[in-house]
Amino acid sequence: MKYNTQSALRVIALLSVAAGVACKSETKEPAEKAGEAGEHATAAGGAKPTGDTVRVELYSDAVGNYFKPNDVHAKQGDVVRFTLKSGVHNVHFLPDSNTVKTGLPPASDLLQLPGQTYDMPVNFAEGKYYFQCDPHAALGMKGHLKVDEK
Ligand SMILES: [Cu+2]
Repeated sequence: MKYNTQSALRVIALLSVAAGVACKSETKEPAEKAGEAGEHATAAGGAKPTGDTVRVELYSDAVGNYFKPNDVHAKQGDVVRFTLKSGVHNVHFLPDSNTVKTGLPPASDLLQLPGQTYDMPVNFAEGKYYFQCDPHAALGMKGHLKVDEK
């Protein structure tokens, strides 16, 4: 609850800033961001995955629907491997709930078979990200990914 409120305020603040920027220099900002994202992508893809595999499991059980852990820590170049343990879930880094909106992966497909995995390369700028399972977000199936520089 608390997070959602803060998150919403942050989004509103960001939109206000973005609107202000758009009026002044619409072409310059996106170009700079694209260039930066490109560099990160090259660095991450160029080196053979020296990064770690960070494991997260997805559950539906007597406890509820949840990511385990739901507070995830990774470095750029790592891969986060989401493994379905029970239930049916997906992984979605919602742009509306994240301050950084570029470079977020699209929502994953639904994982339906136990053992099924979704590997997500960590190509994110450093920072803290919110993700959720779309079918169970209202039931609290949410998590955070903190990304550090390599
Ligand atoms: Cu779910």
